[in-house]
Amino acid sequence: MSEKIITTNCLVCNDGKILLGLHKIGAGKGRWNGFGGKVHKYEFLEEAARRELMEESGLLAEELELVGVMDFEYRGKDKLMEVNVFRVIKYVGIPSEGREMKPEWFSISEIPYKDMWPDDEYWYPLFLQGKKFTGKFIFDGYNKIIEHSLTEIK
Ligand code: 8OG
Repeated sequence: MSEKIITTNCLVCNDGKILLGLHKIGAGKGRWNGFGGKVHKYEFLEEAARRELMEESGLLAEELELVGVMDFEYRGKDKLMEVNVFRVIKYVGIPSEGREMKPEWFSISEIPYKDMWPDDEYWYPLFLQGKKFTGKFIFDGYNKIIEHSLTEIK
């Protein structure tokens, strides 16, 4: 099995809306997601989260909180990944489209789950309720979840 890839994912909420970005390139192309990517060698998690948020949305995070840690296994793809979900508590700037992502605000009731990673539907409700959580998702390929666990951290 290959080495686990460590990633970050930043979610920004404001005024009953959530900011998502449409991936224009890469594995998530055509999917809406929070902002993030791989943590570089010798980089702190939070530093990576801030860097990716700026690169992909143009927003500067002033306050972040790590709220979720999830492991992903993609069977048949020989890929292991950890996604660290950050809630962006304070930020400055206006979202702008970059090379990788096209940002857009969505009402919480209109989150486009069918055009997102299939696991998001499981853990977004915990995130949206302000909860902290850990989880594990086992995929068959990149589109089908065959096993999952999700635990709220009290
Ligand atoms: O560098 P790259 O664009 O490959 O980084 C991947 C980004 O996508 C990173 O923020 C982690 C995130 N991501 C996955 N899988 C999943 C998933 O199943 N759900 C969500 N919400 N994000 C994911 O790679």
